[in-house]
Amino acid sequence: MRLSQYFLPLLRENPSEAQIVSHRLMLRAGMIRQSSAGIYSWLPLGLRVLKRVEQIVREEQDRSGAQEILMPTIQPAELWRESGRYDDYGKEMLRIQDRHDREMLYGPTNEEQVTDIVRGAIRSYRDLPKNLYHIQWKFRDEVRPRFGVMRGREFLMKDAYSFDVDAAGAKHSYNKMFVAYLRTFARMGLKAIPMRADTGPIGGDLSHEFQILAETGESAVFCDRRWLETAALADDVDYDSDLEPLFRKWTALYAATDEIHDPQNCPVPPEDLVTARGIEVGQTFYFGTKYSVPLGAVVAGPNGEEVPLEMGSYGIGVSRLVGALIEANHDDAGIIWPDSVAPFRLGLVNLRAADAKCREAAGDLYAKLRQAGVEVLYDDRDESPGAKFAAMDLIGLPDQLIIGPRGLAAGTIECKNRRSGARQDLPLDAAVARFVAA
Ligand code: 5CA
Repeated sequence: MRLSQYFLPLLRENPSEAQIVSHRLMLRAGMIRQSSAGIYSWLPLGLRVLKRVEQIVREEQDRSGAQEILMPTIQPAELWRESGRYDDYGKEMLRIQDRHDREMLYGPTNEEQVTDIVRGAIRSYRDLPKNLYHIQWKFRDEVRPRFGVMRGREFLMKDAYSFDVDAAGAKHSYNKMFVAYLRTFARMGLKAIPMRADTGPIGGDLSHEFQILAETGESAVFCDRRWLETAALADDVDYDSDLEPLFRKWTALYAATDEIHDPQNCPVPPEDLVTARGIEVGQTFYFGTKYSVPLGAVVAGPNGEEVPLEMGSYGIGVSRLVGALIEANHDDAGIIWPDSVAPFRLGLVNLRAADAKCREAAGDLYAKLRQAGVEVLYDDRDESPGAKFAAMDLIGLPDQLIIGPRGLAAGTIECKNRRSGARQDLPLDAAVARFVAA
C-alpha cells in the first residue's frame, strides 16, 4: 500500500477526550474514529489489526474443535422472556420495536439464541458434544463507556457455546476453551492470567476471567507473585486428551478478581500476593442447565430418558484486545505491534520522494516485496524525513526499511527494528531476502 493513497488520518496532537494511552494512540494513528459515546468506526489501519486479532481467535477456536456460525445482532424478546432474562438484564440492553410493534433487542450476548438453534436440531446424546461460536458485534448500553474500544457500547466479541449430555462432558468442553484461550493470547504475545471470577448476569458457578496485567486496567485483581514469572503457554495441545492436568497446572497458583477475592481466606500470604489492575480480555462460564431447562433444550440420553443440555459459554473481547495489545506494546513514540497482529509487516520509507534515484530504488523494492507476498506500507509522500519517521514510529509496524540518497550511493538501505530501535545497513538485495524469508 502506498501511503500517498492510503486513508490514514494521523493526528499530531493528543486528543483531549482520551484518558489512556491505547485510546490516544488509536485516535492519533488513524485507527478509529468515534461515532457516538462508546461507538466507533474502524478505519483501514485499525480494521487490519482487528481482522488479524479475529483470525487468531478463529484459528484457535477451530483447532479446539469449535465450529463457526453467525447469529444475528437483533434478537426477538420472546426468547429472553423464556429464560427470564428480558426483565433481569435491565437498562444495559438496547430494546427495539419493529414496525409491527414486536419487541426486539440488540444482542448483548447469545445464550438464548444459540440454545434455540440447538434445541430444534439436536435430539440425541449421540449428536453431542457440540461447541458453536460466532464473532459478532454486541451492544451493551454501558453506564460509563470509556477508554475507547476498551469499554465500548458496541463491541466485537467472539462467543462460543458448548453443549454436553452430562457434567463430566461439560467440564471437558470447558477445559478445551480454557486451553484454547491460553494459546490464543500467547499467539498475540500477551500473558493472560486465568482468574477465578464472579459469573454476573450470565450465571453459573465456575468461571474464569482472563486478565492482562496493566495499570490502566479496569479490574482490581489479586495473584500469587509467581504468576509474574510464568511464561505464556506455547505448546501444542491434543484436545482429545484429558485436559484436566493442564487445567490444574494453570489454575494451581492463586489468581482471583476482586469480586471473588476474600482477604480473610486468601491462601497466599500478604508478602507473596500481588495486588494489581487487569484488562479482562476473555471470560469462560460453566452454568450447567441454567438456559436449557427454561428453554426446554433436552436430548434423549443413553437410556432413552430426557436430559437437559449441560452448557457453558466463552467470550473473548476481540475489539477490546486491540486496545489491550497497545497498552502492552507501546513507547513514547507510539505503538509497537507484535508481528502476529501487525497491520503491515514492514514500513518502507523513501526519505527523498523528489529524488529520481531514490524513487526508483524504493519503487523497485516495494514491487519485489509485494511480489513475494510481504505486506508493506510504502511511505512515498513528499514530506520531511522527520515527519516520516514520526509517522512510522506512531503506527508501529515491526520493521522499517529506510531508503536515502547517502545509503543508496553505497548500495545499502537502513533497516530499523521498531521494538529494539536497532539499526543496520543492509545491501538492497539482502533487505528483500530477509523479509521474504521471515
Ligand atoms: N456470554 C458470555 C460469554 S460468551 C459473555 O457475554 N461474557 S462477557 O460478558 O464476559 O463478555 C465477554 C468478553 O467481552 C469480556 O471478557 C470482554 O473482554 C468483552 N467485553 C465485555 N463488555 C465489553 C465492552 N463494553 N466493551 C468491550 N469489550 C467488552
